[in-house]
Amino acid sequence: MTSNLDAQLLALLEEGEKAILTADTLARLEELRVSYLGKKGQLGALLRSMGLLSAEERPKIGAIANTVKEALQASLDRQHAALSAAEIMRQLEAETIDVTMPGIYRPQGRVHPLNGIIDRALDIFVGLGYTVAQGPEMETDYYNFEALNTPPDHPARDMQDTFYLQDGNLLRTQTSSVQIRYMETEEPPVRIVAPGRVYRKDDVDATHSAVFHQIELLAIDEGLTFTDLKGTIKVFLEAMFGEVEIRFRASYFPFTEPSAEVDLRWNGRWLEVMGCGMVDPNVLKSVGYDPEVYTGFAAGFGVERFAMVLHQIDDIRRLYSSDLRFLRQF
Ligand code: 2NL
Repeated sequence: MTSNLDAQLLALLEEGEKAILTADTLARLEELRVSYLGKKGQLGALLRSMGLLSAEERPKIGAIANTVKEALQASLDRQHAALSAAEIMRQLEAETIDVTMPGIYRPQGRVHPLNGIIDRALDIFVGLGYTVAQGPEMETDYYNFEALNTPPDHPARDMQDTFYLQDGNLLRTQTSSVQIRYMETEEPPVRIVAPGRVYRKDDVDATHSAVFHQIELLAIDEGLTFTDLKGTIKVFLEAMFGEVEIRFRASYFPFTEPSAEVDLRWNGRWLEVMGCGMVDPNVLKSVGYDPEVYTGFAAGFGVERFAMVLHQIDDIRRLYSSDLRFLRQF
């Protein structure tokens, strides 16, 4: 039996190579590979009819089929390489970054002067071995007043001075409540600093704000004395203000005994900057510490006041106005 299989194979090769050379996408090339060399492809179909060939013809046609297959595969590989390279070039071109294009302007931010003071103060106390403690701004009467030895008839408790909420809670008037909560769950020794927002029902003017920031520190241990308090305050104020003269003036707070006000000699004048004292035994008792074993000292100061002194700001309201012309100065 004779066949024209050899002619069909050569025709397939010619047609296939033409198609492969004009394939313009990798997807189209893959279609062609499946169509010519795939399992159900055209070359396979021709080879299946080889079974009908005579014994002399079969190896000849087989050899031709092999050559056609290799030639088509080589063409596919060449075209694949060419199309891939073109694809990469296109991608490189499309994704080129123009490094000379102007950037998007983002103005440089900076730390708000109040946060600057808070950061510096906390750094100093952390350096002295204190831990930063925080707590809720909405408080119960107990944590804000009662546990702090503040009697029911004390003026701070007056509706005129404190923001009371409908449910009987209040907005904390100092961060001491944080320290009470801390002492309730921790045993001495205690060394903590409590920064945060506090609230007073004040009329707003150049030196008063209904919301301001306070930092309080508290140390409880065996054998702490007023001398430890004075040394700690001196180290702190010198770290904040530089070499300054300070003095302690007797004062009164319900939660400390004795109590003192701390003044700073600033531009030739005495300036009151902090309140402090030895923790009142009643406060220690209310958190379950034995005042016969432990003593401690505490102090508190207003962050706004520090900022105003250090940066020569004349009106507290400037600190809340978010006026960039003002804030950019610090
Ligand atoms: C001020 C004065 C002060 C305290 C705060 C305190 C806290 C506990 C126990 C005892 Cl848990 N005392 N805090 C003591 C003295 C003064 O703040 O002028 N603040 C703006």
